[in-house]
Amino acid sequence: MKSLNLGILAHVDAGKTSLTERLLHAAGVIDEIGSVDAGSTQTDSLELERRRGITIKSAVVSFPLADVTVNLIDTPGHPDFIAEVERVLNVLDGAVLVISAVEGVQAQTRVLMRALHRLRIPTLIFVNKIDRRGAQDERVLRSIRDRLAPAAVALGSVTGLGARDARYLPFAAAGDDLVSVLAEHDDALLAAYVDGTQALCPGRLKDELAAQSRRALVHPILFGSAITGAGVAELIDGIRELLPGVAGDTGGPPSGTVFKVERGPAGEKIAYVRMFAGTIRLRDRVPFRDVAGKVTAIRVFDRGTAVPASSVEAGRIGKLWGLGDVRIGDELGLPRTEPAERRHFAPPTLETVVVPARPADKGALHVALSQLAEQDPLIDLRQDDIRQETSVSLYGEVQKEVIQATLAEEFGLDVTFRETSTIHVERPVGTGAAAEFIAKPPNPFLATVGLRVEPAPIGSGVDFRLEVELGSMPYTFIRAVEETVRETLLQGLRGWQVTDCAVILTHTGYWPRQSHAHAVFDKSMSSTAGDFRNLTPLVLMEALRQAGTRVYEPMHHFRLDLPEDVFGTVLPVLARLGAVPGTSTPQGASYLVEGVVPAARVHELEQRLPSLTRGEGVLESAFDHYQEVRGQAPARPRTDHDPLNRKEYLLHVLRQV
Ligand SMILES: Nc1nc2c(ncn2[C@@H]2O[C@H](COP(=O)(O)OP(=O)(O)OP(=O)(O)O)[C@@H](O)[C@H]2O)c(=O)[nH]1
Ligand SMILES: [Mg+2]
Repeated sequence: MKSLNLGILAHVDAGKTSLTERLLHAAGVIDEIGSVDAGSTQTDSLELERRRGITIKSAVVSFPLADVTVNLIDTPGHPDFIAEVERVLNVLDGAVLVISAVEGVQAQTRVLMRALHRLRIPTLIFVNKIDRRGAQDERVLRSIRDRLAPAAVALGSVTGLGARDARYLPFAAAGDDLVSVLAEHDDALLAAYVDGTQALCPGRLKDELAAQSRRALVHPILFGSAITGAGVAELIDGIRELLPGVAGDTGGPPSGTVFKVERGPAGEKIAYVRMFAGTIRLRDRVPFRDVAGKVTAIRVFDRGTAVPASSVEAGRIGKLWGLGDVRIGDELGLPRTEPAERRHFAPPTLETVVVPARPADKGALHVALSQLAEQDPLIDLRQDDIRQETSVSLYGEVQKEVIQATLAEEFGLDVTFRETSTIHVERPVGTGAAAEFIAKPPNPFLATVGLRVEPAPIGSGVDFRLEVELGSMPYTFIRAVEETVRETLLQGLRGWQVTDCAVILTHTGYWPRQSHAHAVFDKSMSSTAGDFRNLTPLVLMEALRQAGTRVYEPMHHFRLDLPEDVFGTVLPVLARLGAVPGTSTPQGASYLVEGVVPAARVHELEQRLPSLTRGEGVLESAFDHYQEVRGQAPARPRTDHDPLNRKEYLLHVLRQV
């Protein structure tokens, strides 16, 4: 049996969860269509989701479609929960990108489409809410082609737009649009099209459309309504005919990717795995990273929910119990030959300290936050031992409210937050090098480490390389150096994470373990990994000091739609918020202003906009790049003993041993 792991992606409130409900009903899996507004849908199952009417976590449901099992993953659309989408992208065979016919293409739609495009995920576009007042068709189509995907082509049109009885009408014959988009990748078709003499056979066009959709070369557009059901039957046909069902190789060694981790009622860990090859069976010992776990229970998705099973095979999604150490992103069994790209979206740009209402809850709070960080690694807990505080990184204020409500409801912990601050990054300015040699004072450790730090291309992260022979030293020592380098770079000269830099190991040296027949292991004469872990921060920070760093802040690109008459009053406000407007284009009675604004000021802009524009201004914004901070750059308080402050750092290390 084939499977199709299908993501439903869109900006917030576009109708993903409502559409999921419709698809399940049309497939005969549920008898009644649930509603987001009544809190009765299959995929918004968390108490908090039902109360707020928004999706917070990705959820899997399944339905049969001819000979294919469709595992549908409903994702959240709010930008604060983009991390949920990030993890799902690695396991998809296809996607439906939903766009509201009323709100049209949003900044978030562009962010999502860019990622789908980069990963070459076959994608159908569903323009939803054609029944709502204010729905548009031509305008949405134009903005899809101009701003989203040039190779997108409508397969039908709408009658009765903006009214309850709006309907989707598939085109009877292929239009010029479709033929010319398909001809881009098909020379024979192009020749026939240009020739104009030969009639194009409809069957041939249909096959070519399916082939090119499945290769993500063209994106078919359909219209409809998740509430009235218009266009849903045609969408189902599209999913079956235009997206690729996969029949994985169920024999051979198992290989799967964990994309979600949750805790069951008894606190047990449950891993959601998408299998790419082979089969995992009950009681199998499954290796991942450098550990392993024994599978104690399995559920697979079948006709709606997850049902108990004895195995999960290639192509399917399963829930696995028993893997205690498992983390999101782990590769179970054989790692995939094509490594899954790790990051598709920008990291969170905000952080805040979480403060328990009762000081005695500090320990319990840390445990609770660690569990939340298991389910959402981008929360990125930061434990400050010096100040005895825990901070989390965030995408925005809504995520903060959700963390607060979850801590209260699931863990009985009341918390408040300190003021939210922006996460900056540091990049090296030039090259710096440093080394410490074994048995050469003042180096107190039995290790030689030399490191050089250089700037690397933007977006490359931290690249660790060797300029010494791999065999010059036991591999465990080299690994200790690399791990410590990455850990140390979490806090640069100004306390921010250092990125886009290369660190090169230039010198190594150790004293071998004493192995003469009678000699016992003498710690004072033999190097250990601990010597390398202790020495590396000292050398690295010295090299970094010589290289120097600059501090950069996150910037958003924004699009602001304003009534013409308030243009003059809004511009000075933008300037005060540090925004740099690029282009302003008059569009009938409104102005479209595009530009960049510091991420730190987006929230304030959002809050001030309604009163500045009589509620008519529409702001879209999304992370764009990091920009150097001019003037005095902010420093982040360190959570460790500063390795640059040699004396204090050494005292700290010596106290630990
Ligand atoms: N009139 C109309 N309303 C719709 C349609 N689809 C969804 N809605 C309404 O739009 C709102 C948002 O719908 P959801 O299905 O929760 O949207 P979503 O994309 O899942 O939202 P998030 O998961 O929070 O991003 C709800 O009030 C729905 O009832 C539609 O086709 N027509
Ligand atoms: Mg939803």
